[in-house]
Amino acid sequence: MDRGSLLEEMYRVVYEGEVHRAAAVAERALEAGLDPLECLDLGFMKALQQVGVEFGTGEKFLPELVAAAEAVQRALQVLEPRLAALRSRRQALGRVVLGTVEGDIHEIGKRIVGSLLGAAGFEVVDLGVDVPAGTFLERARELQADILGLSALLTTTMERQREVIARVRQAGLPVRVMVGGAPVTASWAEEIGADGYAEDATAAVELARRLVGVERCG
Ligand code: B12
Repeated sequence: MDRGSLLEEMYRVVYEGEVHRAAAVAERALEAGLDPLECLDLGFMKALQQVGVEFGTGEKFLPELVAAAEAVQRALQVLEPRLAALRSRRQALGRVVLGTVEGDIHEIGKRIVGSLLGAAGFEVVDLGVDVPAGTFLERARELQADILGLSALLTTTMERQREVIARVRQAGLPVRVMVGGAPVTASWAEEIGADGYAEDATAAVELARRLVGVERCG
């Protein structure tokens, strides 16, 4: 199968919510020599994005959204080790504590950000989803995190990012806070006093490098 057909196949398994086939399609793509990031951006995520748009307009329904997200998660299980393999020979650049804020269970974007940060040489502690502000603070303190990463996908839960940042500042924790998630913007990040915002996982890696004082490489 050529690259174009494989990308179409990746799009299809997510768009159609063919959960049971997603891992096999990801494996086939890697065997054919496709780059794991390309698989995400041009295949699986492109479809998830489209399902999200159609869910927003009422053309698709929650069970279809759930199936599409599950298909992406299965594909990620195959792609992640390939991303992580890049990590082994690199020196740790810093420790990032990452999570999705309270009330929000969207995890795919955060997971990809975590994978790429790991591949870039950061030590990543992923707290999961629906993480209360207090947990972010406790874990950042006990792990002496360099960076705290807050993901929010709902306009209603973005407000939790503000709360975490306020509490981090109040506690005087020496940690840089970066925020992200589909509804988050640079101006929102500035308004809530974040140290940085990134619109996707690649930009998140550049941002994290800047926040720990490492110059851009390559
Ligand atoms: C998949 C999905 C779900 C799945 C999530 C499954 C999972 N395990 O994660 C399920 C089905 C569970 C779900 C549930 C809901 N969802 Co939903 N969901 C989506 C969808 C389609 C895709 C999200 C996603 O994974 N995108 C792919 C990733 C790669 O992109 P990303 O998350 O944006 O992450 C990238 C960047 O934002 C950035 N980034 C992300 N996090 C971070 C963190 C940091 C620190 C940094 C620097 C960068 C960064 O880098 C990432 C990688 O490039 C979006 C549509 C959309 N366009 O966002 C709707 C969407 C977010 N959902 C929506 C809604 C309404 C809901 C529900 C309320 C639906 C319902 N009626 O129950 C529930 C809420 C549940 C809850 N309490 O959280 C709305 C939100 C509307 C709004 N204004 O708030 C959206 C926009 C759909 C729509 N068009 O209406 N959802």
